[in-house]
Amino acid sequence: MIIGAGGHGLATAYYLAKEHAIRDVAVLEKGWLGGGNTGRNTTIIRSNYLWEESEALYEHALKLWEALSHELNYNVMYSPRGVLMLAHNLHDVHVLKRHVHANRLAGIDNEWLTAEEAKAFCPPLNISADMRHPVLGAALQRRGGVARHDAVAWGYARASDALGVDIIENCEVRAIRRAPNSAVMALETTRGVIEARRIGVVAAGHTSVIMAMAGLRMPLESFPLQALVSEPIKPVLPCVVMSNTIHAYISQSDRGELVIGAGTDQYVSYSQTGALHIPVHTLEAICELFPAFRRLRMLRNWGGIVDVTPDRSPIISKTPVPGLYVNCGWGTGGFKATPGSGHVFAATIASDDPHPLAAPFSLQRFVSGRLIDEAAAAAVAH
Ligand code: FAD
Ligand code: PYC
Repeated sequence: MIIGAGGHGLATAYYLAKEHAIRDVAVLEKGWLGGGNTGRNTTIIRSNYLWEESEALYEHALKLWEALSHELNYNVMYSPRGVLMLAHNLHDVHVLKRHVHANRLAGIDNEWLTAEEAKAFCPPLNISADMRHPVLGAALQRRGGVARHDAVAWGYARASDALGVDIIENCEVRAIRRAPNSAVMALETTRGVIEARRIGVVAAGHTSVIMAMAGLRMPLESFPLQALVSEPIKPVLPCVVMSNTIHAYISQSDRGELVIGAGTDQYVSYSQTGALHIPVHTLEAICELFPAFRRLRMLRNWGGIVDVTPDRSPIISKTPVPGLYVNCGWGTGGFKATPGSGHVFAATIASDDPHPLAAPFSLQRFVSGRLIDEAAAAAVAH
């Protein structure tokens, strides 16, 4: 049983069926396919993380993205148009250059651009010296880009379904039953009791609630994270641009809308709207970076609930409860990991042994203290 039909849960089901021949899999979803963070995110894909464990995991995912439309026979519209991460002060310059060097040592593409080179790559970018936060340079990962978020959910769903996986929507998990030896035994859902010998929890934002049903307390906090889109316009923005310092990131969808994301709210919450001042600050920053966009109207905004660990790295892990596995804590940055996350989580569940790329991300690190402190890599305040 997989709890949660977001991209990660569906990808897990797909690789269980495809690579491990485990086909008696069901994915239980309290709402609809991809209605959680998968269908709410700004779809930025990159692997330019700092630490070796993260580089390996996110690069594994990026390589899977490159062949995903072919693998699923479904166009997920992966578009490696380049991700430009802006530096606005000396600290940013040092941090981003450190990432460039670390990535290149690991064989991952990343390069440093001067402000003028960044503007040549992204012509609408304002690099004038009198900005509140002038652009001093940028790190560019050319293989980074975007994909169509709901196509990823639909692609994995269709391909899993073809392999015999059951996907059950409008089915909320309310309780986990355990056997006298403490192993998982069944799930109580809004559609009845379902027996389950192995359960994978992949329910971003709500993981703590579900794990509490098995008596486990998770090192997670849940926050709203917001995004918005403009009215559609002709193609103007050739790449993805991100700025951690001013909490803004932007790309243009194939429909022409500018897709803009903000930082998380400052308080924990399960609200799927979020505080209004957060996107307002983001739009102020975007208008400074791209003065021409000041004239655009915004069409819609929304929020998703992300769960965040103390070290800002995900958890892909066995748990102290036999038969219970968890995949969570992707915070603001799990969309890019979707194929890699599903791939290594499926292997972990199938063999009851952590996949080598997942092993450093186990729950055990919060006991041993061997944290993977990736705060600098998530180019969004959280
Ligand atoms: P989800 O897609 O949230 O799926 C979890 C599912 O579990 C949901 O469908 C939910 O309904 C279901 N569920 C919960 N409780 C239960 C229950 N009791 N019973 C049954 N089902 C249940 N990441 C990036 O890499 N790049 C980005 O640009 C980016 N931008 C973002 C922008 C925003 C505004 C947000 C909100 C997130 C962003 N992220 C980004 C993060 C990314 O969206 C998530 O990390 C990722 O989509 C998580 O996928 P998932 O499949 O784990 O979760
Ligand atoms: O992790 O690249 C990212 C990201 C961008 C916007 C939100 N998360």
